[in-house]
Amino acid sequence: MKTILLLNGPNLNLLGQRQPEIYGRETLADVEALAREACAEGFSVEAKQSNWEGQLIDWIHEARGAAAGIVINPGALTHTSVALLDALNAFDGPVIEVHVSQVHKREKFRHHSYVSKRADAVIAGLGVDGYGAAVARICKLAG
Ligand code: CA2
Repeated sequence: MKTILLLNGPNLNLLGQRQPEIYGRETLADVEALAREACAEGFSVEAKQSNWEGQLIDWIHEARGAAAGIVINPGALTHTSVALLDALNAFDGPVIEVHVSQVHKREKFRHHSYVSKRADAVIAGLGVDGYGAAVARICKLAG
């Protein structure tokens, strides 16, 4: 069984609880269930969320040689974290960056992503369906 690591960053534990006009009404538990449904046979999803940059980095390190691919919504760290980019650069498999909202229609500071310098694909504005598309794509790339 190949593992896909699904990482969600800061504040995404609040999905579905506030700002539904931007992030929709689905919760993080819904996201994780949807990701598992999108998984092809022979793959499983390991879903983790943290509000701590260092914790996300540790999980990416642990995925080296262990996970077939990473789907990541880095939250606001997308726009600030070179450390997260460096960690992802040390991971060899496919990486897909997901944003629930269409970040390019929002404030200018959300238009730049450090993670996009590493990501093999970037999905923004599909709502939580973006996670399903990302997982399906990783299964194709790593299958
Ligand atoms: O659109 C996305 O998925 C983002 O990665 C979400 C981040 C934001 O900083 C990025 O620019 C775009 C914020 C996640 C905060 O999520 C909340 C959800 C509900 C209520 C409050 C925060």
